[in-house]
Amino acid sequence: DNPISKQTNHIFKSKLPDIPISNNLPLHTYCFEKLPQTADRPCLIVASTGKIYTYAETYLLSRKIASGLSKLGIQKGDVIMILLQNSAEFVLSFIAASMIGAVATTANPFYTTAEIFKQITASKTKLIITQAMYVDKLRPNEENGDFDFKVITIDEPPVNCLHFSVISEAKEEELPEVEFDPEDALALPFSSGTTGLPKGVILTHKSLITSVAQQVDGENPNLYLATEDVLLCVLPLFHIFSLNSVLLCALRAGSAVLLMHKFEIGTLLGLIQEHKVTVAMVVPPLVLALAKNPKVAEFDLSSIRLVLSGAAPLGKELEETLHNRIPRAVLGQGYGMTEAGPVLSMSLGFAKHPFPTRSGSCGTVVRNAELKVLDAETGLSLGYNQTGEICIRGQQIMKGYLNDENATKTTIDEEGWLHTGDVGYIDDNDEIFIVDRVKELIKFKGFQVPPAELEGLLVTHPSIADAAVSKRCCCW
Ligand code: 4UW
Repeated sequence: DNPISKQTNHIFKSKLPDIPISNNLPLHTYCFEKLPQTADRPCLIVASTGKIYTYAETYLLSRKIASGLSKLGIQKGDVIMILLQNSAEFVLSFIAASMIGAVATTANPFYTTAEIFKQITASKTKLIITQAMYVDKLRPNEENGDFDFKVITIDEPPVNCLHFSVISEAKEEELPEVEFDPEDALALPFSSGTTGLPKGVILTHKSLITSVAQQVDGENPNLYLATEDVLLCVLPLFHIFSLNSVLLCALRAGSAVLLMHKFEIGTLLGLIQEHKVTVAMVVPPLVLALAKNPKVAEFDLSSIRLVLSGAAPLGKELEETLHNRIPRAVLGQGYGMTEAGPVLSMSLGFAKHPFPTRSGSCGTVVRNAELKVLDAETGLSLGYNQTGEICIRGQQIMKGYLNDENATKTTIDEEGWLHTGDVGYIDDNDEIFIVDRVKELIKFKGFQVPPAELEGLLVTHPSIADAAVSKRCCCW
C-alpha cells in the first residue's frame, strides 16, 4: 500500500504554454547557440580585476581548456572537481568539461579535508582545479587512503601541482571529437536530499538544458533576460542556484555575468553601481542586507530591474522592505532543489509579458513540467489551497543519485515524480507557498546542513556517546 503509487488527480502546470526544447544538444552548444550574434558582447566580468571576457573569448578559451584537459588524459565520463570561488576559471573549466563529455563535480573550497575527500572518493575525481591556498586540504593522509588525481591551480602552483596555463594554453585545433548522448552526466553537485549524507546528484546535458529552457526560452520566457542585462553572480557557482539560474541562463540569453568571489556589502553595492547591474540573484540573507543595511543609501541601485531570491524562505515583510528601497525593481522568488534540476517554480512577474503575482510566493511551476501536492496520509494529490508534499515531474529532474539506487528510488517514484520533502500549497493564482519541510535538511544562509553529517561529526568527540540533530529545535 505504497502511497507514492496512488493515482494522481490534480496536476498543476505553468500559465505559460509548453515549448519545444532543444535538449538533444550538448549543453555548451545550446548555451552558445547565439554566438554569431553575441561574439563581441561581454560574457564574464571579473569584479576584482575588471577584466572582461567577450562571448567569443569565453568560447575559445573553453575550447582550449577542453583540449588541455584531454591532453592530461581526461576522457568522456571522467570526473573533474572544481574547487573554486567564483572566477572566470570556474566558468571556463565547467564549459570545457562539457565540451569533452567530462563531468564536473563542484565543491565548496571552505569544506574540510574530510568533506572534500568524501566527494573525491564517491565521484572518483581524476583532476582538481583549485587555488594554491586550498591545496593543503588535498594531501592524502592515512585516513583518506591512496589517491591518484592531478591538481591544477589557477595561481602559483605548489609542488606537484600544475598551473592553469597548462590547460588554458593548449591548442584548440587538437580538441578531440566526442560523441554525445543527451543522457550523459554533466554536473555532479552533492546534496543530502530528503535524508542522510550528501550524495552525488547526476544532472545530464538534457536535464540542465531543459531547466535553462524552462526559465529563459520561448516567446514569453518565464525569466526574461536580454543581451543588455548584467547579472550579479555573488552566490557561489558551486551551488546549483548560481550555476544554473545565473550562469547557464545568462549564457543562453547572451547577458553579462559579473563574477564576485566573495560577499562584502560595501564592495557589492559599489559594483552594482559601477557595472549597472540589472538582475540580482540573491538568497534571503542578502535581501536582508539590501533591505536594511544603512550603506545602501549611499549608492545608486536604480539600474536593478529584477531581484530573484531563492534557496530558503523569504518573509513577506522583508520582501516589502526591499521593495520600498528599490521600488522600480520586480521582486520575486524562485524555488529550487538540486535534485529537481534544480528549478521547480519561478515568479511569473519575471516573464517578458509578466503576470500579476502575490508577495511571499515562490512563483508558479515552470513550463514543460508537472507539479502535484501529495497528502501525506492518503497519498492522493490535492487541489488548490490544500497543503501537502510538493512533487515535480519533467525532463529537467536528476537522472538519479550516483551509485545509490535505494536513495534514488525513494526520491523518484515509478511514475517519474520527484518527492521534494517540502510542504506547501498552490493558491488560486497558481502560485506556490512553501510552509514547512518534512525532510531532515537544515539550511543556513541557503547552504545545506545535513543533520546526519553533524551527528557523524559530534560522535567523533570522545565525550559524546550519541547525537541527534533536528531542525525542529532551530529555525528552518
Ligand atoms: N523558499 C523556501 C524557497 C526555496 C526553499 C529552495 O540546496 P538545495 O538542494 O537547492 C536549492 C536551489 C535553489 C534554487 C535553484 C535555482 C533557482 O532558480 C532558484 O530560484 C531562485 C533557487 O536551494 O536546497 C533545496 C531546498 O531548499 C529549500 C527547499 O527546502 C528545497 O527543497 N528552498 N528554494 N524559495 N525554501
